[in-house]
Amino acid sequence: MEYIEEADYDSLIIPYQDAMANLMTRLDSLNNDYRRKYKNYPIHHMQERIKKKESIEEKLRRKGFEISVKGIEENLADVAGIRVICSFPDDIYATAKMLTDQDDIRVIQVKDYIINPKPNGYRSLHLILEVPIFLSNEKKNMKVEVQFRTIAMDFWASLEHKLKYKKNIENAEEISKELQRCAEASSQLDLRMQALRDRIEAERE
Ligand code: 0O2
Repeated sequence: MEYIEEADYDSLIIPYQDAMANLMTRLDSLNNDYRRKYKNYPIHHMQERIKKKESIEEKLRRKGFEISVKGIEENLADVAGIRVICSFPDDIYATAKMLTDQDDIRVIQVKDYIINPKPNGYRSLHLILEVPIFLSNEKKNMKVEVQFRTIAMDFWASLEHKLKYKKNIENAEEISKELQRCAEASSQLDLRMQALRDRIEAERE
């Protein structure tokens, strides 16, 4: 079986870490500016991760790509990943727009699993962005996957992820149906809470 050398992985991830840190700073700064202007934070919190060597190898193998640094750079867009967790669905689109409107960021791919949820009920907005980083003698455009979710979508996805890895569950079909129903209920709750927020804001003005 083919593997990526530990040393190759260690040098590969450095520019991805830089690109991720760069985007985290931009998101922080947007969050603070939005708060100053509109009196609330669109971002509740953020998480970042670099995909582990074993997960990269597994994904390349599963998709039939070459297991090498070249294979990663040409085919994987989620080596660096940021999860942006917002309180309300509206905040997701407002934050994504502010970020993608920046003139040196290129949107490579948009997958809107909020408008089109996955059949299991999964909801999130996934963007693949390309951001420039400046090294001592070159500029590199790095891809980062940014997932936007509400707190409710994140709660659902975390539980679903845990359950997915449990083996030999009895009543698996019934459980996945119930998970779908929970995703639907959770999405309704997001919209009701957002409507409440809008009413409260309107009364404040
Ligand atoms: P990790 O640890 O988050 O990196 P793939 O599905 O990986 O073959 P693609 O196109 O990258 O191909 O998938 P997609 O649909 O854009 O989504 C990939 C990531 O979204 C996953 O990453 C999860 O983080 C999240 N995700 C997508 N679908 C689901 C789902 O049904 N349930 C949950 N809980 N999360 C989901 P990884 O690589 O799986 O893991």
